[in-house]
Parts: sequence; structure tokens; C-alpha cells
Amino acid sequence: MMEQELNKVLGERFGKTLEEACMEEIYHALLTIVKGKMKDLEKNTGSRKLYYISAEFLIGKLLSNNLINLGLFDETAEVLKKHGIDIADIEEAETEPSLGNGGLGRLAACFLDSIATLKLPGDGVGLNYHDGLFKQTFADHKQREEKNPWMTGDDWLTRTDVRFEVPFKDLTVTSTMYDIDVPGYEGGKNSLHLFDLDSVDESIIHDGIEFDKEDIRRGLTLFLYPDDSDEKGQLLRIYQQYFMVSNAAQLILKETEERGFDLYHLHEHVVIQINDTHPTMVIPELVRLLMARGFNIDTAIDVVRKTCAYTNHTILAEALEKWPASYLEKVVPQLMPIIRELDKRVRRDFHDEKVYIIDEQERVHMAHIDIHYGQSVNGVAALHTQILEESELKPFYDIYPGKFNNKTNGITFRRWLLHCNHELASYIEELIGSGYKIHAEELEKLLDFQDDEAVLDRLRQIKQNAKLDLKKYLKSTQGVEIDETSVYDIQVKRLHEYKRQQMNALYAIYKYLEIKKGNLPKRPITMIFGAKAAPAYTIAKDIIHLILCLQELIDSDPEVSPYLKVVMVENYNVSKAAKLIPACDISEQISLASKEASGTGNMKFMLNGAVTLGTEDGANVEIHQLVGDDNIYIFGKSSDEVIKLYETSGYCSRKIYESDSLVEELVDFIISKKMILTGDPVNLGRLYKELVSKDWFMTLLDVREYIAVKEQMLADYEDERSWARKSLVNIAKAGYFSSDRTIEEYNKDIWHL
Ligand code: T68
Repeated sequence: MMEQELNKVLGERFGKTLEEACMEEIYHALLTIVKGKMKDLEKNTGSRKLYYISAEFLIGKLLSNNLINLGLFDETAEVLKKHGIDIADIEEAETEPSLGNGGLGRLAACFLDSIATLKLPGDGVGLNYHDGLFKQTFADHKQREEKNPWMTGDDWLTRTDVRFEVPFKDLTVTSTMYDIDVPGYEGGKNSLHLFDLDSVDESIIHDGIEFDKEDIRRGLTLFLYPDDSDEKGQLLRIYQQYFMVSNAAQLILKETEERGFDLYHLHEHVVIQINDTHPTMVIPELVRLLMARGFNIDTAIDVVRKTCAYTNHTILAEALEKWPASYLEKVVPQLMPIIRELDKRVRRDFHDEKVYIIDEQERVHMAHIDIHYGQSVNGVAALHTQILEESELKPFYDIYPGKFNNKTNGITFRRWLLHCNHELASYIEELIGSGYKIHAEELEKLLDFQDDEAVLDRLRQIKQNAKLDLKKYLKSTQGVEIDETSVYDIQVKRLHEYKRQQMNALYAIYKYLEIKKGNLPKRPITMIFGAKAAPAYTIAKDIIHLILCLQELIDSDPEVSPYLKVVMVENYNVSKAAKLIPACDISEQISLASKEASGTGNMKFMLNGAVTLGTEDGANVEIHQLVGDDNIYIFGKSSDEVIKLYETSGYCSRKIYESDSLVEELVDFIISKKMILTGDPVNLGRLYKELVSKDWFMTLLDVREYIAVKEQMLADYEDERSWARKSLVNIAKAGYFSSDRTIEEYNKDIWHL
């Protein structure tokens, strides 16, 4: 079937056969075929529909996943193989949409997959950023940002004729809606709606990612998270957010009316999940639109409140959005009277300024709108929700205990096992049958094999094959040579001080110095990093600089390089994650306890048989509970201790630096002669100073224990069988982290679809 279809489409479009076509042509033929098949699928329906509004949908490449979900992957791979083609090479022809930044955006993509798979009616709504998040390159050991065009004219987007007028203070624009089909695994389909402006013009970008941020018509949807370090940038973000939610609100009202429902019953037929605060303005916007349709304000607010639900993804105060009211006045003055009214009602009912929407400095706290004017507030892991309730959002929890609930994150096993690790997926199927693909908890059946030497050996072999694949991949993409007999120790995630890549870098320094002293490791270690730093986040970029300098220093030292390798993967993204994760031995999840809301990379690594080295933070806590002490390596101060240190200002990094000679030696190395000769003294000096005199995320607090536990882990790795057993237990216990489970919980507790 697939063979004939491929030949037919290749003939019609390129006048070629499978034998003659190049990779790009085969990719485009497959795209056409798969899009056609998805068009024929019936959309999930129901009397209540979900709209998941998110500034990010980090969907990754779609060809293989869509083939898997349509049940066509194996057949397609077979057909191609017959003609000497590896489907992985076809995947390379697809550009990756960079419509997200990190966990929040990838979570939204996993959720879309699970919602469709569970046959629930639920669409995603977001923006179609032409150049997405920037593309990262390295030069002079530093991050450079470039635009990242991903649309090719022939891609997964389908232009629709849905258009809405979106009124800003100084101009009104007309949107265009693009759709991407989201097929469920073995049935079901929903849509991802991405709004755009026809007038957007990439030619205004110059010098990397610079452009005139006041040119709304040509620049509105160029980038995800354009630099907001100045007022113009912040205003542009407000333009983007309002454009997203006004389109979403208009689409929701239009579809609800088309489905024949009365808007006075909107909440019975629609639920809106607000993914972090970026879509918060949908609340006042819906109130405005309903009032324009004749609702009185009480009814409008009541209906909207019953329709909306909010997910919080962070407790970092600086990440909680607060827009100056004056900025909102400049962009969307029509919303300010409504926001003021919402605030007035809060002040009428509660006498605690901590819960007001507009504070004394006339800043609008977006999360406060969501909490007062939504019906649900959820955190994304048990510990995170607990911290929200007990400290970060305590005043709100005291008012609305019933609104708060936890939804521990999950990942789609279609992408993060079936697609990224075919060999492991088929071996699991051999052992326990295919039921686990739908009922992830069936992975626990693997526990029956934890003492089966043949199974453990095979798992080791599968890991080894993945390590070889990664070796080849890094060689061909970055020209980097890694040793497949080494331990692969991987930390990939956004770059942020709280995630503490700098602590991992201090380990690299430790190991370097040990090797120099003649204390050679039993087995070489490959430390792999992947991370983008926000363009205006100076210290994050300094940390990248440190890692890149260490990479070079170690590479060029023949005494050290046989035993230690540091690799920073350029432009870490979803496709690279899919290559790195199956090959990992040690999964680095080392955030300062209390700061990582959940983490989802931790789940992906576990599912692929890596063992976690982590703090008791986010979902690590739940991983720990599931796998038990023997199958995870935990270190560091607890979240309670950390929270107390913040409350009492009880942390002083300089004290640790001055009293612990090992810490002093490691930190001093950052500004050692060798490093200064390799890198830039400004960046290295600034980072050194930051660690010694501030260290807001308490690297030095945990670094000693971190090193000790990592050393233990490396020693334990040498007992190959016992390590393989740990690996098996991690895979077996990962079922809980299927996003199908998460979505079932959202549906049961919040959505009621
Ligand atoms: C992440 N948040 C959390 N935020 O950090 C992570 N935020 O612990 C969690 O697993 C994940 O969300 C899913 O719940 C983010 O990724 C952002 O990217 C972000 C971007 C701009 C502003 C605020």
C-alpha cells in the first residue's frame, strides 16, 4: 500500500520513482500522504470541548510520530528499507518547528498527543512564530543567536479561512488561522490552531535576531519570547499575548455558537486551560466579548470563571508575570476597565493586599487574575503543588482551598519511547506484550525480569547500541568524537541558574584536577550538556561560556582527554533530545530543591533506562518514591531547608567558599590562568564573582555532596549487572509518568469532557 502510494505521489509531484527520488522528495511525498490520511480522520467530538491555550507548543518533527500514531510507521520503514533507505535519514529532511522554549512547551505537545489518543475533544491554540525561539550557534566559546526559520511552504501547516479582527489601541489587525492536525495513537484527532498575521515579514530581521520591535504589523509573530529587557520588548510581548487570546476567545465563541449552544451556557460546553500566565488576558477578553454580546458584567464574569482553569509552572518570583497597568493601557486599553473591575471585586471581598490584582505600583499580577477568576489552580508535581499551597500562593489557598489541585506532569510514550527508542520498545513488547503502549502501567511487568541475566544483558546491549548511535550522530553533526565505552552523563534542559548546570561544570573541574593529580577514573566519563540561554540572561550565557571553555581545555590536554570529555550540544531541541535520551546512563536532575516545578526530562530519561542523579525536587521526589532508594541517587538540601534559608537569609556562599578548601579550589579554577587563556576574562570573572558573592541558587551549598554521590554512582556503574537492574526498575516504574495518566486526571478533576 504505502509503496504504491509513495510511487504515485513521487511520480505526480517530481516525476520520479522511489528508486530515483532524493531524501527531500521522499519526505515531501510522505508529508503529502500522511496529511491526506489525517484529513480523512474524524475529529474527536463531545458536548464539552477543551481549548488548551499556550504561548508554546514544542511539537518537534512530526513525520515519524504521525506515522506511529496512524499505525503506518513499521510498514513505511519496511518499504524504505527495501529500497535501501533508512527512515531516520528521511527524518533529517524535516525542519523542526521551534515553537517552544522548554518543558512548558513540550508538555503542551505531549498533552495534545494524549488528549487526541484518549479521544477527548480538545484543541491547542497558540501562535505561529515564523522564526520560533532563536537558533543557537557557538562562536568563540559563546552562544550566538540566529533566526530559526522552519516553515518551508510545504509543511504540516494548513492555512484556513478563519480570520478575526484583533483591535489594539493604535491599530487593528486581521489574523489568519493555520491548523496542524494532531492524530491520536490508534485513532482520534484534534487540531493545533496557530494564529498568524499575513503582513509579518522576516526581512526586517538583521544582525542575528534584531528587528524593530515597534513594527507590529511586520514583526508580531516573528519570534517566541522576543527580548523583553526594555519597554519596547515588553510592549511587544503584550501585543503577542493579546493577539493570541483575542483570537482564541473569538474562535471559542464562534465554534460554540456553531455547535448550537447558547453562550450563557458557555461553561457547560467549553473549558479553557490557561498554560502558565501568558494566556491570562483571555479572561478579561472573554468578559469583554460577552458584554459586547449583551451580557451584564456579573453574568459575564460568572460564566468566564466557570470556564477557565490555570496551570502554574513555576515558583520563581521573577518568572511570575506582572505587567505595568500603563503598558496594558498603551496596547489594549479596552481591557483595563475590566481588569480594574476584577481587582475592585477582589478588594471588596478580601482585605489582604497580597491577593490584589493591581498592586500599589500599578502592576497587574497576571496569576492573581487566573486564581480569582478561574475554577482550578494546579501545580505540576506533588511537591510543587504543596509549595504553592503552603508558601508561594498560601494567601490564595487560604481563600480557595477547593480550587487547588495537583497534576503531576507526564510525557507521551509514543515519542519518548516508541519513536526515539525502537529497539527498546520492541524488546519490551517481546517481554510483556504490546499492552503497555496503551496502558503504560503494564511496564511494571518488567519487574518479573529483574533477576533474569539474559534480559539484563540484552538491556545493556540496547543501551550500548543507542550510545553508538549517539556517537555517530555527534560525529556527523558536530564533528565531536566520543568514546562509546565511557559513561554517558547527560544534562539537557534550558539554561538557568536554578537548574545548576554550573554545579555540574564544577564537577568537570573536579574530575579534571583529579586526573591531573593522577587519580584516574576506572572508566572514561563523557559529560554532555545541551541548553539554550535566554539572550538577555547574562549569567546563563557565562555558564555556557564556562562549559565551552572546559570542553576545549580538556580536549586539548592529552593527559586528561582519554578519561574525560565535555561536550556541549549545539542548538539543543526536540530532535536532539530524541537522540540523546536513549543513550544516557546518568540523568542529571540537580536543581536547587523547591525550584524545579516538575521537570519532564527526568521522566524521559527514566523511561529509557537512565538512572537519575538528583535532588529531592519536582517530580524527582515521585521518581524516588516509585523506584526506591536503590535505583536513584539523591543528594542535597531538602526543599524545606532551602525555603528556610531564603526566609532567614541564612545562606552565604562566601562562607562555604572560604571554609571548604575543595570548593575554593574548584571555584578558583574558573579564573585560573589556564581558563583565562582559553576564554574571556569578563565572562569568567563575572561568573566567579557571582558564585562567591551571591550564588542565589546555592550551588556551593550542595556541590560537595553532589560530587561525592556522583563518585559513588560511577563506582556502582562498574557492577554492570546491578546497574542494568537499576535501569530495568526505572523503565518498569516509568508508567506512572505517561501523559495519558496526567490527561485522565485533568479530565476527571477539571475538564469533565
Ligand atoms: C517548566 N517551565 C518548569 N517555563 O520549569 C518545569 N516560563 O519544571 C516543568 O516540568 C515544565 O514547565 C512543565 O510543567 C517552563 O518551561 C518556561 O519555559 C517559561 C518561559 C517564559 C516564561 C515563563
